[in-house]
Amino acid sequence: MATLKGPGAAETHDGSKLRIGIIHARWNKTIIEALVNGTKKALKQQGVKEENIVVESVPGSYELPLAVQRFYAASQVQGASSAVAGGVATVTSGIGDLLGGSASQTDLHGSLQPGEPEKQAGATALRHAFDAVIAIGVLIKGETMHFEYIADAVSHGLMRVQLDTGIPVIFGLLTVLNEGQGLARAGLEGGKGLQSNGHNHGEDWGHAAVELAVKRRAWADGKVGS
Ligand code: DLZ
Repeated sequence: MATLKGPGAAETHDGSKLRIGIIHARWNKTIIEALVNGTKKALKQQGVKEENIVVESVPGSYELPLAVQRFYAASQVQGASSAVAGGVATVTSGIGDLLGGSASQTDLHGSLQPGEPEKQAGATALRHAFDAVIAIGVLIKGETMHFEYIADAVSHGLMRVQLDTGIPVIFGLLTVLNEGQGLARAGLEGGKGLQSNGHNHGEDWGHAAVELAVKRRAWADGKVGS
């Protein structure tokens, strides 16, 4: 029987000009690896090139909000220096935004986000600031309150980074009651959760990243509606 749950069929978007960051925690490695692979698979299905997917890791989920913020800032620095090195004067925002992120509510392109993707001469990989960052972690409830505190802090932290930077931060945080639920949601056999249907949630996150990144670019150009 078809389920009512979930985002429905993924929209199709052209991800070929996008540069996407993935930052994942290393706790619960088996589940994390499957989720990262599922995410990358979906990104590539939407046309994102392997060389434009940049993967970084941190110890645990609690580290994700700061890491996403700094990882994105690093991509801005890289994008700005690539543009300067290539002789392209696309840097229009204040240099002070480089390390602090943009607090502007009206800078639709985001701080130092070039309007068009920039490539270094001769290089195949894009070098502009990430169009989206996907944060991936797996929190498994234990005997103490650790789970609740980390889940709450990370959820709020990631939303804050998303709104502060103006770039999509995809919420790839599984908060599960046991290992079986985590395995099931990573599409791995052996899941004993309520929905052990082999669906890998990482694929949803990859699709969400491309959709939001493409729409954000369009909105930045004042394009609303079809
Ligand atoms: C400490 C901890 C615990 C108990 N459980 C998890 C978990 O299930 N998933 C996860 O990603 N991280 C866990 N951590 C580590 C914290 O996220 C964090 O890395 C440490 O508290 C250091 O800040």
